[in-house]
Amino acid sequence: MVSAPTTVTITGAGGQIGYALLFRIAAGDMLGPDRPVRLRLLEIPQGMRAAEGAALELQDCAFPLLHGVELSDDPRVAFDGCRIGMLVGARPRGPGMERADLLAANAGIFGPQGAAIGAGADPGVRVVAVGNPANTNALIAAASAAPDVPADRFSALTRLDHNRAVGQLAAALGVGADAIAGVTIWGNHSATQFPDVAHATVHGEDGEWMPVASALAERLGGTAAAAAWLDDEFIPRVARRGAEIIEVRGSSSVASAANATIEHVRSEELGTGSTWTSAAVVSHGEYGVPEGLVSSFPVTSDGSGYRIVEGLELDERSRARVSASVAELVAERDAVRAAGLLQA
Ligand code: NAX
Repeated sequence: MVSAPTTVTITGAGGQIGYALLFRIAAGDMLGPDRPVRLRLLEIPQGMRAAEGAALELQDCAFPLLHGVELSDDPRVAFDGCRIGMLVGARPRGPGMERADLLAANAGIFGPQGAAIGAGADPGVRVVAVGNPANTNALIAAASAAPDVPADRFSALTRLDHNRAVGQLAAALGVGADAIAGVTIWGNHSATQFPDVAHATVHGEDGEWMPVASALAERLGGTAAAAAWLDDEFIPRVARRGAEIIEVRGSSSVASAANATIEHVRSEELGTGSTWTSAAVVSHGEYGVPEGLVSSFPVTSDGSGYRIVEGLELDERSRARVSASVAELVAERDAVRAAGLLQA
């Protein structure tokens, strides 16, 4: 049965990721073939012409699931009735810009957007922050939407990091990406993130799942070689993949970022199935992450929102890596709080 259209608001819709997102959402890749969508594109005045151009092309695609495209440069208009918010537009770091200035500039974007979501979004709204610094931007938006929208409706994107980790493991083990399960990205979407394979498994040709660590040891010639590969190649490569893409491609990750954003929303809305994925969600104190921080965890969804997978064992080295990334999130939160940019 075809349902009523879902209102999806995309900020920064005139930008690169926006351009890679819009057409796939309208084609049904995100919410499936039974859910028509109504797109709301939020841009700043300078980005409006690009968004208008994308809207013209959307019309030219004649997507059966697309029930309208509206453009605005006013968050109150763009988020009115919004059911899914995708916060992509952000202020990039300019030359000589300090980290505190970057956080403040983005608080000036994500704060008002959160307030607009609190004021007018659909009661079932769910929001993902993609624009960087994504975790802290989600935190700011959630705080500004309170108390009208519960904080757990906000998340930040680490699915791209998750997919990058799966891609690296699949290549190293000579299997398809669908043969890898149980990878986790912990912490911040930054170079301090911890891509963790301690609970990851690989589906072998014999039909059995085996620990990734054992499969790597078999392939690389022993446990020590596998551990060295994980520490010296895998973790840094996943954490710095964004920079590698810029170096090779001459431009930042766009299609893979849009794909991960679509998968993030799709998994939350339609469910994760039998495995978990990674998303930055609000901590309730799980794994020692301070309550209220938006940090990446292993998560599942049955369609009613992300839940943190609890009870995984972390050894001492893994705990130290998680703590280092979480410390960075605490520092970001404290900086915006000290500047008076975080509500409550
Ligand atoms: P672009 O610079 O191409 O596009 C950003 C768009 O946002 C521009 O059109 C700009 O006019 C618009 N914008 C700026 N301020 C706005 C506001 N207040 N309201 C509405 N729109 C606004 O960047 P793009 O390559 O699309 O990347 C977008 C963001 O995604 C960046 O912050 C980037 O760092 C971040 N990324 C996050 C990733 C993640 O995994 N969390 C990975 C990919 C990407 O790097």
